[in-house]
Amino acid sequence: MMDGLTRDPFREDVIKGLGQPQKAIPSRWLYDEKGSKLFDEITELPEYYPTRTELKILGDRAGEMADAIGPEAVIVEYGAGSLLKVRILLDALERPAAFVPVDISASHLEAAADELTADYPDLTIKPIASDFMASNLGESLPEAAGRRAGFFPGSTVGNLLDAEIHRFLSNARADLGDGACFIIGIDQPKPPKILVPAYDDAQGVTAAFNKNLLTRMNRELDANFDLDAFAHEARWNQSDSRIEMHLRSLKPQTVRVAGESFDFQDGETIHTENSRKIALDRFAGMAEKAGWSLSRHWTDEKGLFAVMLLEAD
Ligand code: AVJ
Repeated sequence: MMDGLTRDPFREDVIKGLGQPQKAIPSRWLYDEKGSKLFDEITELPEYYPTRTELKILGDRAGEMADAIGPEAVIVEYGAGSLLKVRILLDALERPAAFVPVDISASHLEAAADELTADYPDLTIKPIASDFMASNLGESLPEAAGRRAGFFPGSTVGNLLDAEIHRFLSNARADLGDGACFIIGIDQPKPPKILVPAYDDAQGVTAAFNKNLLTRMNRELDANFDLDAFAHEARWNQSDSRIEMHLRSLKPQTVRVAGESFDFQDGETIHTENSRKIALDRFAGMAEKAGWSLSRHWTDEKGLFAVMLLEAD
C-alpha cells in the first residue's frame, strides 16, 4: 500500500497523463500480470504477424548471427521477455560465456534465470532487475573472452519516441563498450490493411489487452472506469508511421481516479500505446547518432519484419 510518502510511479503517470489535452498513459503500464498473459495470447493470433515472423527469421538465420557475434560472448537482453528468442541465439552461438537478462520485474527474472540454468549448465546467468532504459549496467556485466552483444527483439524499440531511442542506444553503447554489437528486431512499415487487424483482432484479445488498463486503474488507483463505456481503437497514423492504441469514451462521462476527477467528452480518447514501424534506413540514421552502425540485417521474404545487426563505431 502506498502511504502518501512513497512515490507511486503508476499513479503519477496516470494523473499527469489524464490531465493533458490528449489524454495519454505510457504503454508500459499495460503489462501487469493479466496484461502480460494477454500479450502472450496476442502473439498467437492469426492477424498478429510480428512474433511468428521474427521467430522464423531467428530460426533461419541464427547461425549467421552467431558467426557475426563470435565465440564466448556475453549476451545482454533488454526487457528480457521471451526466453524462446534468446534460446535460439544461445543454441547457435559458439560457447556463449554469459547471459544477462535485464528486466524491471524481479520475479519474472528469477523464473527465467532458473529455467535457463537447467538447460545451459555452462552459461553464467546474471539477471539485472532494472528498467531497460536505465544506464550504468556496464559495471555489472561479467568479464569474458568474447565480445558483448546486446539483444532487443520483439520490436519493443518501436514503443519508444525518438529521444528515448537515442537515450537507450547511447546508454547501451556506453554499457556494452567498444567492440560491442547489438541485435535488434524491428517491425517494418506496411499497408494499414495488414497493420490495423494486427492491432484489432477478430477475437477481441487486443481489445481486452487495452481495456485491462482500465481494470488495473480501478484496482490499483481506486478508479471507477465503466469498462462498457470505453471501446478499444487501433489507428494507423501515416505521418508518424505508427499504430496507435486508444481507449475511446462512448459517452460524456466523469471518472474518479486516485481521488481526482477527469471529464471525458463523447468520443474523447486515452492514447495508450505507439507501435512505431521504423524503416531500416531511418533506424540506421538514428543508430548512427548514438555511436552504432547498421552492419547488416535479416528479413522474411515479404519484408514484414527486420532483425538488424549494429556494430559499435
Ligand atoms: C510488445 C510492443 C512489440 O507493439 O506490437 C501488441 C505490443 N500492442 N498488440 C507491439 C502490442 C498491441 C507489441 N510490442
